[in-house]
Amino acid sequence: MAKGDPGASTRGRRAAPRSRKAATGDPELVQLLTPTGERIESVTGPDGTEYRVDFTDEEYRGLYRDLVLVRKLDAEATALQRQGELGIWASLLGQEAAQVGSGRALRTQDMAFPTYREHGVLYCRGIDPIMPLGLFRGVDQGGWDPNEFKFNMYTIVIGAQTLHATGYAMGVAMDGKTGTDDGEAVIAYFGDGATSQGDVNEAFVWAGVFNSPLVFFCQNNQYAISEPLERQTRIPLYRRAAGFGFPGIRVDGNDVLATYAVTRHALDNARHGQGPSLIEAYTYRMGAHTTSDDPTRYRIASEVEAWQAKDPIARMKAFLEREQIAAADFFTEVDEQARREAVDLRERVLAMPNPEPATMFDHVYPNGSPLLDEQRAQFSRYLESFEGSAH
Ligand SMILES: Cc1ncc(C[n+]2csc(CCOP(=O)(O)OP(=O)(O)O)c2C)c(N)n1
Ligand SMILES: [Mg+2]
Repeated sequence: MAKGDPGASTRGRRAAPRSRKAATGDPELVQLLTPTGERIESVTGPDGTEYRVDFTDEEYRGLYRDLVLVRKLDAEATALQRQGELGIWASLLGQEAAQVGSGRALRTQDMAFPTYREHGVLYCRGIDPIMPLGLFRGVDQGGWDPNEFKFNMYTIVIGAQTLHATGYAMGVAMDGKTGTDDGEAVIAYFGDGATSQGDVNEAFVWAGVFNSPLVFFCQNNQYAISEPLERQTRIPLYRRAAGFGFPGIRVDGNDVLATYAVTRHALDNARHGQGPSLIEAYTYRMGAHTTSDDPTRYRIASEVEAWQAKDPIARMKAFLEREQIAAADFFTEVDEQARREAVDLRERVLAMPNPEPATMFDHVYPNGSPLLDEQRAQFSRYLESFEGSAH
């Protein structure tokens, strides 16, 4: 799918769906592509909404390309960290479909609030994938313009961005930017562990009460570092929404098609003034929480293997092959592009200049402050104290 063209699903519809006719599926988990790559034509959600996608062959191939590219770039970032070139990295391995499906479902005007793991959404927003690497290499303060890309800064404070997103979404409504097809919707990403935070529950209350144009997108990757899901909740997370007065739905987060369909529907509801909703994208963190974590200490190999069988990329590939939407030369070409982009990313990371240490004071306030000036001066004197020393 063309970058920056998330509305492409309505163009060039396939003449006849080559999928098996099945309107069933588990209503508790919206799925349009099974782990073996079989298409389910549509699924009816608990509220009667019919979820389906109708992509052109080119768009299907585009989604596959996105999945492969974000996985490869993520693997390269992990390797860079292992080689000492990044301080830390939070891998998206296994969550590619949840991120690409929801990222491509965003319309140009929609605003996203990520955590620290949404490299796939960032990619779909058209941001250079090197940007977060500057952050984790410690050579810039975070780096992109949220308004230019409609994608906010990474947020490490668990759940905090859901409050930012709620305030922003309330503002969107107050500015009268909802109620039409061109209306703006907001999406807030967070994890299963974040649902236990007060911030997230407060965000649910405010967004619900103010009917804000906001989609809460929870990637349930089954763990909050070492804490498994059963330590966060006694009911499926999507059902929490009912208690706050808005709809909740669970989607197969390893299915890029279903994730796209569900997110697009929720965003369109939001932009038309129908208020917030909660999507629980049911997925799995295939790798470590971050490069500082060792998941073998708290989960067993057979669990990881069971989820490998549900791999989001393998099922899309199986579907493309089964339906003859793509052949071997296409897959080779995508792998080659991914390899090239990873090499390019690596070269550019290694070439990133180290900043002058005192520049960390520069963008705290738009016009500076006397206190910061004093701190900058103190810090400069401290650095100068090393001159001529063994350091
Ligand atoms: C307010 C706050 N508390 C604790 C932490 C430490 N911390 C970092 S990631 C994490 C787990 C988050 O789990 P989840 O919300 O499931 O997101 P995931 O990392 O699995 O994507 C915790 C507790 C933090 N960053 N912020
Ligand atoms: Mg988690």
